[in-house]
Amino acid sequence: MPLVLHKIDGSPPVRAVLMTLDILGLEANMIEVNTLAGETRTPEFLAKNPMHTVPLLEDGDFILSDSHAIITYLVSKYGADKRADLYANGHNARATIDQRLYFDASILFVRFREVVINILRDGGNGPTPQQAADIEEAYGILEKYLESNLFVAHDRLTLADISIVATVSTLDIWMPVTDKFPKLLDWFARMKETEFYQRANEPGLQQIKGFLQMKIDSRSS
Ligand SMILES: N[C@@H](CCC(=O)N[C@@H](CS)C(=O)NCC(=O)O)C(=O)O
Repeated sequence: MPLVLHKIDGSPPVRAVLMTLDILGLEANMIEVNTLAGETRTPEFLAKNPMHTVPLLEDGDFILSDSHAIITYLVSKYGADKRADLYANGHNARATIDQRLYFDASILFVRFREVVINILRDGGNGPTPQQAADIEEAYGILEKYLESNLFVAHDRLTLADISIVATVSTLDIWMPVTDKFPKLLDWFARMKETEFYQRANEPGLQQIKGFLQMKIDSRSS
């Protein structure tokens, strides 16, 4: 039975799943969900995911929400032979990857979402000064992680990089990563050069960028 992914490409967590599918060479049937039109709040969708979010994965009868849970599942189930390195097997190595994934889920993505709410609901043109300071702080944490490793968890690409680059590339719309954070800037440049980023992150990133700019422009015209 083919994998089914409920998604909207502008969403950073969706793009983390798209990049993981791309790296693993996995196909999935895609179902477009217009989150802004309330399509995650229908009874059918809520029955599958009470958290009313995309990405949502269906693998036969098995249903899984949250991008971090989905990408680790995909590597554990479908990448174990070829790409186990993306989600290391050793306890400590895997725990560090998990910590970075939780950092994305609980800090980085939450700070991204606050800016989107500020633009879409509260009439802002980008982050408030406090939101900008919070994002800078998060960039500073990533800079620290990258001082001891070439990638955010280890000296090689892992799922942590995939998850975090989906969010950082979206935050970069309003808070460009600059040489104030040299390690982060270098890592981001290396991530942008990868084929999986260009195929599976860039198109959705351009969509959300265009969409949010249109919202801002429509208010000032
Ligand atoms: N922690 C979740 C966050 C998912 C999330 O918040 N998705 C947003 C789009 S970026 C969504 O589906 N929002 C629609 C809603 O909450 O109704 C993940 O990593 O999958």
